[in-house]
Amino acid sequence: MSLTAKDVAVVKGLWSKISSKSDEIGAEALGRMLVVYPQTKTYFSHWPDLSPGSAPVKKHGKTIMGAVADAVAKIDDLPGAFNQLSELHAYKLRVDPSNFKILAHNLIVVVGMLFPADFTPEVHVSFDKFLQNVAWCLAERYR
Ligand code: HEG
Repeated sequence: MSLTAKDVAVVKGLWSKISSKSDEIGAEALGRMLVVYPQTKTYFSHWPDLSPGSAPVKKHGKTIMGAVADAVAKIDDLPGAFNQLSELHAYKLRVDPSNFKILAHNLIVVVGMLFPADFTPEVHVSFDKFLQNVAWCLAERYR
């Protein structure tokens, strides 16, 4: 489902409010994903500690959100923004693309928790569409 001009404006507006807490959002979402969807842990078995708040979870949460920030900046060309990351996840990391939706779900939960006043249903729907587009673009090179 492609993003409308309104979705783009809503996502950019949300991002301007939440980006200063981006590292925390990423770490919290990744930590939750690994607990609530333990099948996702297999990809990170080389880390010394996969528990919420651990150093690798914090570091990788920040890395993921760096890519999300890039996606917001390049929201008009998401396939281009994720071309290389898609290649990496498909051929090197071999991440099953169903996991992108799982992480997107956790990001939504965490943004809703940390920004309850800003996360209206209207914002929720546009942020969800944005993350589903990110997930779709990340899976593009699997085809
Ligand atoms: Mg992925 C590495 C972004 C979902 C598993 N992920 C990375 C990197 C980025 C990134 C920027 C670093 C790439 C590099 O080193 O060049 N990941 C990213 C995004 C999303 C996502 C934006 C979804 C929104 N990743 C994702 C999911 C899994 C996964 C759902 C598995 C369940 N990513 C994964 C692994 C690595 C990366 C195993 C390597 C991490 C490491 O070795 O420390």
